[in-house]
Amino acid sequence: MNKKPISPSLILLASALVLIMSRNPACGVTINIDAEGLKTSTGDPMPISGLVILAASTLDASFGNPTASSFFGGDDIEVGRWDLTSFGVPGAFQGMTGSLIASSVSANWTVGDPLQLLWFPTLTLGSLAPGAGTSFGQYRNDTGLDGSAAWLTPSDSSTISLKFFTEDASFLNGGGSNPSSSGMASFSTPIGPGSSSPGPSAPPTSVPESSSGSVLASITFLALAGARKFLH
Ligand SMILES: [Ca+2]
Repeated sequence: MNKKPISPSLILLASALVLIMSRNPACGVTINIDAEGLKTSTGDPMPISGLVILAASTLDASFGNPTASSFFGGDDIEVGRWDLTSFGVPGAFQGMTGSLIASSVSANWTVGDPLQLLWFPTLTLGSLAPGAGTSFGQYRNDTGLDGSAAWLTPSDSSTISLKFFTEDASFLNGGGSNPSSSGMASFSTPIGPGSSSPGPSAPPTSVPESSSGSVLASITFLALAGARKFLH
């Protein structure tokens, strides 16, 4: 079959199409988080090796408590996970999701869904399940304090900054509006029959920006293929 070469103008057209689509409002949400005052169950600053998770409740307004075998209950999902190595300061946390395509993370995750921070001082970034009797803390605020956005999923193509500072914060923020005790890992997963051997949890659900890039690459390919067919 005789194929004509692709003209530079068609490549330009396809590139413009990709550029337009990459600016489409349906291209993702970005959530940046700063927190200080995260503590262990006994009130010591959380070690930098500890695990921090951002969760979303997708179908209702409540969050299920972590169990020995699962970080999440019911419709709740993991949006991102980190440790405290970004600053290397115990108790001080910074996390950035990058651009997430909400519908790719979960078909049920939509704008306005509640967000919640969970921290597990004794776990690490690679932990697959909490395990029994594991201490954890949790925080969210419907309106947001100390310059924070509301702890709600933003609309597509927008970026929000979530902040959680306790009154004894000093590194990221000179004090915060939340009581010092709110930073403690004062909860723990149940200890009971069947909970002593945690099973594996679902693989990470975060979708990095590169996945949207591959979608755009596919669109470019299809656009060029269609153009070539049209010219025949
Ligand atoms: Ca829920």
